Amino acid sequence: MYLKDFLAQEKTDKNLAEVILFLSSQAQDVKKGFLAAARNAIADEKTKNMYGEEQMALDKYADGIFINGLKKTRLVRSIATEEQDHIIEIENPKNDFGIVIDPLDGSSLIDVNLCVGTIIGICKGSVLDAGKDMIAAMYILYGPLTTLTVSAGSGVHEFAMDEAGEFFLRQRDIRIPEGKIYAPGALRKDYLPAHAQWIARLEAAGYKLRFSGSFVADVHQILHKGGVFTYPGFAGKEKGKLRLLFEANPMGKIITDAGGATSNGKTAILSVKPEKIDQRTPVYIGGKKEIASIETFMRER
Ligand code: AFP
Repeated sequence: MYLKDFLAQEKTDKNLAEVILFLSSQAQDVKKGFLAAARNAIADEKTKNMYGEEQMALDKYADGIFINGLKKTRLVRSIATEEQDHIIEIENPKNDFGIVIDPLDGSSLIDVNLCVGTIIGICKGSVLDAGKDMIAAMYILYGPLTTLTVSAGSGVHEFAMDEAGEFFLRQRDIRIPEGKIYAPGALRKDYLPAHAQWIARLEAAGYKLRFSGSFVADVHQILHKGGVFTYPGFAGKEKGKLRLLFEANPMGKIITDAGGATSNGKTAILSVKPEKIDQRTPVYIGGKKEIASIETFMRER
């Protein structure tokens, strides 16, 4: 069954379904950029984004695809993306949705041809709504298959792109299983004490380390195999590296809707009201058991 038919069958709100379908259709163009980059058709120039990081040409290219497409279709009122330092307001929009996008997560892995992804959250109104108020979240994973994982009110479902660029249903009602994978971001030498003790506890319990450098790919693995991903606050960067709006919230919604949980170590990330678009947060995301245990460690130490 194709995504369009699935959303209709699930009685997804018509306007929301239109936004999801439009965003998913952009994946084909993003993929064209990978090929063009490999053929050096996209300038190899590097610039800095507002976080002072290297911003690859492909980051900007993917950003443009989503922003220009949304401007043209006027399907949403406002857009915040990881590559822009301000909220983009659309003139005369057809809906009131606010969209948060990380157009190309893990882009530093492009040159070595590892999995990267697009992460999207859809808010009913403001892009600065708390994560729990998002009405839908989705991510596209560009791997051996291009897959779309979406949560829009009726569970978490996965689709795969066919030869014609259409997404067909691959797995319905995904639930995060129990599992023993851990994906630990940041340098061990910088771990804060409670985090270090919790990681040692996971290792002693036989958790296997799997960390690729692409948040979307690593969390995707956890969604299917269980365990926990973390990019904690660490010495010198107590707020961590990942962004609340563009990375933590949408992926957090998907994992939570699949029966898992997400925390900043103290409280559920989805309950945090963002104050600014470039807000960072420590991230723990995965099985309920693992998330409860880090919160216990943080409380007791
Ligand atoms: P890029 O999009 O710049 O590659 O950053 C990816 C990311 O934000 C996230 O996807 C990874 O989990 C994390 O950074 C990896 O960070 P380290 O390079 O510090 O391991």
